[in-house]
Amino acid sequence: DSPILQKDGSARLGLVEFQILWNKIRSWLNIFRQFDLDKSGTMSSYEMRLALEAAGFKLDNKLHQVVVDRYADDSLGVDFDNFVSCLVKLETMFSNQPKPSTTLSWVSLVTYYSEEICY
Ligand SMILES: [Ca+2]
Repeated sequence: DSPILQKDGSARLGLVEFQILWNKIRSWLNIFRQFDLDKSGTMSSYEMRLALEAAGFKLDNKLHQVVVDRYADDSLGVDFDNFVSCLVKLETMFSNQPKPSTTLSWVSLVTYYSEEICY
């Protein structure tokens, strides 16, 4: 069980962790595409609710609104980068694992790879 971040703060991701991450991103991309009902490239609040439930996160109305407010851009849409950031954050919250460094390295990786897989 090796730490994701090295002492100097650089990301160190093993093959197994990368495989897990990659599989998650692919499944989240499928969910994103499936529930972007109007094919706008962003999630509306309504689409976001369906997508989050499909990803396994049941939020009450208040928390859902907080999440959408936090991750939506000015036009109230959540793009794929923010969608993944949101899911990583939710997963960290829900899984109750004290591994904040995991979130950081995931987000940087996701930002890097989403350019290749996003639309
Ligand atoms: Ca949409």
